[in-house]
Amino acid sequence: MRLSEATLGSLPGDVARPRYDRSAVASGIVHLGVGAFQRAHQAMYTEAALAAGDTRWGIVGASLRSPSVRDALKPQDGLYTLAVRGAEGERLQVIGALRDVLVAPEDPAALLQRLCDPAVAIVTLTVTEKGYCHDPATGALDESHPDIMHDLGHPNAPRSVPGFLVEALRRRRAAGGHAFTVLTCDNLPHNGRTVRNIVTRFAALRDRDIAGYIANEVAFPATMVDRITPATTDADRAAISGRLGVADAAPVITEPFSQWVIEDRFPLGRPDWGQAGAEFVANVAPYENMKLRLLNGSHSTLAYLGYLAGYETIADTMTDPNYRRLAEGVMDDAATTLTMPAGADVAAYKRALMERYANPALKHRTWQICMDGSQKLPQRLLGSIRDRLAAGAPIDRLVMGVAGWMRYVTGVDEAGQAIDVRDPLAGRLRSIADQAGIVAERLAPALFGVQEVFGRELGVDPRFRAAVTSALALIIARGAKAAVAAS
Ligand code: CS2
Repeated sequence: MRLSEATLGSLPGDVARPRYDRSAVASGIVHLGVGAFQRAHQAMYTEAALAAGDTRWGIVGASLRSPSVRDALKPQDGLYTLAVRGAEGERLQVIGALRDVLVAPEDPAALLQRLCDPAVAIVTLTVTEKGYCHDPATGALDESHPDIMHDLGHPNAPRSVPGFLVEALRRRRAAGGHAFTVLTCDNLPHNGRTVRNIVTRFAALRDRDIAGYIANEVAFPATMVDRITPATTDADRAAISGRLGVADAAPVITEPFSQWVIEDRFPLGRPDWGQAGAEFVANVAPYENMKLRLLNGSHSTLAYLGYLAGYETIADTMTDPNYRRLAEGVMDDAATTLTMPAGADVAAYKRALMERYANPALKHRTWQICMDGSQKLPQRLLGSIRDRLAAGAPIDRLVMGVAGWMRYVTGVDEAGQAIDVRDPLAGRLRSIADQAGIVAERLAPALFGVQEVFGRELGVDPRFRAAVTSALALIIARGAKAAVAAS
């Protein structure tokens, strides 16, 4: 028996479930990138708005690559379980906000058609950093990206996010309709503005007129999103299906903490996400910087150095007092670069982060966080490092994660075993490392030349080069664990 509309009534009484009439819900949102994070975060907020009675905001999800989420959710009428795991145990909620899932590569025309539905007022995005086809160091569209070149030649069968958005907006305008709002929920710096620049630049490569229309008519609100959501495992699926009494092929595991700070700019309206605690502010940037630099910066630091030391999960790294101390140090240093509004309690934020990382019920693999480092380092660590250098402040703790990344992308671990490095630049990073060898004085300078990561000026800054090279030398000579202990 499968989780579905038909079996909802048979679930145990302590499992929360949709109490509203799902058949009365319209599809006001199209979401691109229907992975675990969106289903733990934005869909949960939207579920609360639907439960409060506003039936405009059902979600049509789309996967831009794999059919797996659609294949799992189709037989379940889009229903899935959100399992919130904390110290106090596990809470289950079946979410009904997802009405349909499309697979873009199977039928790009069907997704374009959905995006052109006049009922669609908002397009939300969780496509990860690399999904924007941009240069991570500058934030500009990568005009030589294969998907971008493809989409310029085939506007009716796009592959990329800019390709889908621009063609859909062009068609809506031609039909005399309104522009939807584009809400990115990815961990990019100044995410609204960055995505606006990428999309308008892509539009300009197609035609000036549509670029002007998008620049003038489309809202790209900024957001800060936060909820730690590890990839679901087979063991999770089995355990949750066991508790439900019916099989759920697509549950999502997450932590009790959740935060969503949103710039309130939605010309065609929006769900009342405040029902589940979303906060609406005029300026998201300080919150976004705090999150990227404190949380994601320390997360990546723990992930690279933890993976190298053989720690499987973030909670495992937190059992090592030296790793805890380094994580706190990274947060302390990053915090000096922030300018927060009155009332924001950065010290409490740091304390909460340390607790969240230590949550033993969440098996968040260091390997998962290590993915796509070339896309993540600039906003997570390099921004803080630039600001500290400008202020003449020490950067030794902040460079530990950068040096850990350099050791990691060699593709060989401390025991000589292969590392499965997932990164759009993996091939290039690997060949740089193969040429340089695992020798700090050669490896670090070779990687400083990767401008997509370090930009033009940081990689040539002698203070940065010296600090990273000596951290890397220590990691290579003594191993990550001893290097963290000595840091
Ligand atoms: C993590 C984030 O995978 C990663 O790189 O650092 O996804 C992190 O769990 C989220 O940003 C938390 O909100």
